[in-house]
Amino acid sequence: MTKTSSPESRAAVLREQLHLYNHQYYVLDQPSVPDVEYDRLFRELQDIEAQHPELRTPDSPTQRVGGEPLSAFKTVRHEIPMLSLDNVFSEQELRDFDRRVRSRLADQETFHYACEPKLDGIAASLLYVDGVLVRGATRGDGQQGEDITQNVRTVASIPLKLQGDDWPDELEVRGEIYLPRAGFEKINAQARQNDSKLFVNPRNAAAGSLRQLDSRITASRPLEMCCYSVALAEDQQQLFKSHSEGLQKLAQWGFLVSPLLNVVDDIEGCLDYYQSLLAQRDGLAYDIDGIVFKVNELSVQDTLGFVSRAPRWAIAHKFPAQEEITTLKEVEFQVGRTGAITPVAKLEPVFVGGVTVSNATLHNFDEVQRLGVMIGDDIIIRRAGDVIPQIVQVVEDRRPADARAIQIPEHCPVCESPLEKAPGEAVLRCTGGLICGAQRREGIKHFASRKAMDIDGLGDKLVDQLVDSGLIETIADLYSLTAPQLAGLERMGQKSADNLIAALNKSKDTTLPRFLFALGIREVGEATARNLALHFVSLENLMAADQEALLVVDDVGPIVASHIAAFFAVEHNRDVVAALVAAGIRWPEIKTGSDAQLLSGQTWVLTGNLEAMTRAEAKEKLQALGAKVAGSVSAKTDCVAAGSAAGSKLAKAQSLGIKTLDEEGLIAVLKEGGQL
Ligand code: JCF
Repeated sequence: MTKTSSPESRAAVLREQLHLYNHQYYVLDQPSVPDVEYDRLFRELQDIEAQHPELRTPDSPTQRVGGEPLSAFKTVRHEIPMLSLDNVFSEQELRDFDRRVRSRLADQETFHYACEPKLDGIAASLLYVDGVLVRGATRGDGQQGEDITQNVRTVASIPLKLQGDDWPDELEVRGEIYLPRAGFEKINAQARQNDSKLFVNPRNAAAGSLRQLDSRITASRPLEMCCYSVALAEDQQQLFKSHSEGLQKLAQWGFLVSPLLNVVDDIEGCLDYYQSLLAQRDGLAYDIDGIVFKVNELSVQDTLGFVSRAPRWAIAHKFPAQEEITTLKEVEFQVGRTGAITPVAKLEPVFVGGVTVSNATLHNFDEVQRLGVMIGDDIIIRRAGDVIPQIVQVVEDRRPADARAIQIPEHCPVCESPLEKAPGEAVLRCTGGLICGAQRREGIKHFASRKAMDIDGLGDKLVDQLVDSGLIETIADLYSLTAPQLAGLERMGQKSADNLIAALNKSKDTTLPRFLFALGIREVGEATARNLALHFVSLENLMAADQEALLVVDDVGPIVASHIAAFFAVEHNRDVVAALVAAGIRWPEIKTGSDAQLLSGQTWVLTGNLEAMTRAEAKEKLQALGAKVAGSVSAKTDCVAAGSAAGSKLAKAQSLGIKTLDEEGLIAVLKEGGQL
């Protein structure tokens, strides 16, 4: 892409590209570049047109924002145009916005800013006549949208009939229809199973779902709508005097409004809100792409008015993009603890979702095929929430002539053993078992991890060092390490060496479930390890169990049973287990008889702060007594143990008449069960 051409030819190229990308995005629901790239090209064109107004054409994408309605839906004319928001990308630009607002108001005029997250979905309008939903429409180009009444009726958070009685006879409500991240993951997981096309992000999935002519498909998608404004022909201010009061009314009438709304005094409050939401962003259940700030008082909004298609009294402060474009430089193959081979994309580093990313997972070779990605391709990377960065799409029209196919390896990149693919599985695995250095190394990391043996200070980097220096080969070797050996390692002083030896010694006092989980047997997670321990009571009994005996255990099916039996059939594994026990690893006896399962079949909830132990420790002890420990209180809860500063869970238990215990009561139960 050359930027040295004349402004005229560059503008023509940009217009062509933007028309193409706009059509792909709005009409086909199939964008081929990430939003930031679109925005960059759009801004570049805007800049050229600002400097050379004679180059501005009536059909320029800068003169029309949004897409043409699809012909299959009826067209709806918005009596009151649906506005878009101007964007800012920096604190400076936000302060400029505030200055422009204040410069248009009299000095003595006071006002506030309403702050809310900007949901990344599809803008929609709902029309209610006499309190009944009669029409739903997309924003379209702001003047005309598509009639999606049948589809919006399927969205659970949209009221079909209004609550209360103080609503106007004719009410139009606007908001954002979106798909929470969990719903997006679910739909894509189904699409993967059916080998159909994946959605690139939750917003595209929401758009695709709303644009279904068959509303049964829409109904199967867990869409939500969050409302953010009332559009009325008559005098709004009869009903409420500010944006925030309007949202309160909407909530009373039965609409979902953002629980994160806040009203602040000035621009400093806006900036604080921005930072606070940015910090919460990854943990939210849905994608947000920035913050909307609005002058809260409707009378002040009226004074300010509009410029072309956007209000002067509102602005969107955009967050760093969650999708970016970059180049796939190479693909490496990582070997996991169970031998699973994961193709890992090595990228030209790019700032996305708030961090610089240079690696992304490609999951497995089915995914590589589905994406059709080649080395050298420009790709779209997405980083949102707590998930690992993903390649979501190839920008096919930018494939270089020398792009290379990704070769599926036949041998393990670490130990050279042949790879195999179990029937019906998507993953390719190294058959080397513990011959494979990578599997051993990952097994040691797992053994040391928090939910396994919890060896404080033994992180992934240190395990790599220990293995690379030849000090350990198996998990059992950990317990023969000496402080002088450790102190010789890079970035390891005497003090940290002593600390690690102490942590290793401390880890020897464990529980049988932790130990079984730590061994890293395939498909044996924490819950299965606990069930195995409670059922077999001793390690010897478990090691002696055949398939049939294993199948009796809760949650153990034929596949898990065969992995467990196969693990203990390998002599090397039995030797390692024996060496660990010889090194002094021990656990409290699991009592049989009446007190073994003191809390068997009960569901407990822990809440508040405990003094004598952490909640995780208390949970483990309750589970050892046979209780299920749940995260929330329901009618099925048997007992809530509440430490200090317990809040809504304790209150809910009390309101449901569920038994509650304070910390002292909890300790008494644990003592009775022999856990303390
Ligand atoms: O959440 C949003 N995407 C959002 C969009 C929120 C708002 O309060 C908006 C909007 C678009 C236009 N307000 C306007 C006026």
